[in-house]
Amino acid sequence: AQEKYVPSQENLTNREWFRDAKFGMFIHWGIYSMLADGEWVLTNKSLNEAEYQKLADGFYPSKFNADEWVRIAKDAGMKYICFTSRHHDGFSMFDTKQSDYNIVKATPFKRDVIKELAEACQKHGLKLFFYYSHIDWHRPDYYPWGRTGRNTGRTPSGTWEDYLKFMDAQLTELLTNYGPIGGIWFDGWWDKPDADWQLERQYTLIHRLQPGCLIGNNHHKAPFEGEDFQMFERDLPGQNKAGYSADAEISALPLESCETMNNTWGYNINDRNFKSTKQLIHTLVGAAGNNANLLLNVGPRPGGDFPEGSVRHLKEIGEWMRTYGETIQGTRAGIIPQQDWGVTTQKGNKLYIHILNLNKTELLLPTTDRKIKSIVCFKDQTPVKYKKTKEGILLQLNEVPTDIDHIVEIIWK
Ligand code: JFZ
Repeated sequence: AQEKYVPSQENLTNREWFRDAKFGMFIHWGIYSMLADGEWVLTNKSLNEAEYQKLADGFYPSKFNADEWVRIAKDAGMKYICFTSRHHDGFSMFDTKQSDYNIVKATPFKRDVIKELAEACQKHGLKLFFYYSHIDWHRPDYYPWGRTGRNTGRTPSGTWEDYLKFMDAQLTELLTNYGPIGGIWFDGWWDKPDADWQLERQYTLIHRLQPGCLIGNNHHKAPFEGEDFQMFERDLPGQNKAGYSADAEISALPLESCETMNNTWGYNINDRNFKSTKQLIHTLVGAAGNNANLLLNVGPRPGGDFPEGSVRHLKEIGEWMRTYGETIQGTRAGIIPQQDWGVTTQKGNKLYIHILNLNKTELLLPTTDRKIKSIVCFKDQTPVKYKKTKEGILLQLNEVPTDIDHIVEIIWK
């Protein structure tokens, strides 16, 4: 019988830390980055897997500097980093004893980038999360093959139990050798929804090794037993624009949306289709107003540095965060749900009205709940004119807002 998961006190504390954090960096980096065509290139281009492995021979990211990565994330206002410890291609980006197909054994670079990243995160006060793929397009015991990765010329051998043991052993390494880990970000369950994943066993192992470690799984369903946060890929909770999350009713767990700055997760040299800084900030603010974090992706180049476009956007977001971050971080969704003009967040006795999209000076806030102490423009703390009506609070702005996010601050009595 399935035992009910009872999160530890530390886990509950970390969940609140996570809710406060609001903004993290997703990093997709692996030997696929060398082909500069996204992290799915092996199967998207029907490459031969045995040939693909040879990429490792040439992987020498001389510009890799964990400190620099973490500094860029921190300057952008991000509080955590989620790094691809092993993606669907099955290549481990850390020093693992479970397979030689890893960055230390199989590349001339020989460095454990996760060790370096863990140390840099520790030093700069960011938490480190691991993306960990359930899918494996490399191992012969990931069999029967799932929906993906069938066209790479592999021959099956071994048993499904071998594969489960392999993952358990790797997760044990990841949760033993790199200090406290913020969370494990699983992905790929959806490749074989009917397989015997034994997630309970996997989750129990993780919580035994690090009770505070937050488990999330990108399965696009309502959370499974044992999970600590719920993620929404390329969508804000409740939206289903990307078409992945139809069955993902919003749970009471901490929520996280993830998004790319351009279109692809792994480095893609032809993808310069970057969203504007304004759009990215709107996504972050929209997430906060919907009680979710934003995990914003960077796909480092094969040499180990971030694409210039990503760096520029992160810098601009960071500048914005230095002024407005306090209306996002440490907040929860405001009492007024998402409106066509924007969202609200709240902290203590303050309600932040994030006006993202308004072409007039009047704005009715549909709330009559509480007594108002004052209403000011967040930026310069000047008073905002308002009237109380039967329907709510009618704001009278001096001008049509042109800021990326025009924030009005209401202080309740
Ligand atoms: C997954 C990965 O496949 C992708 O490479 C990236 O890491 C992203 C963050 O997560 O993306 C998915 C997951 C599920 C589906 C599509 C893409 N799906 O169910 O169609």
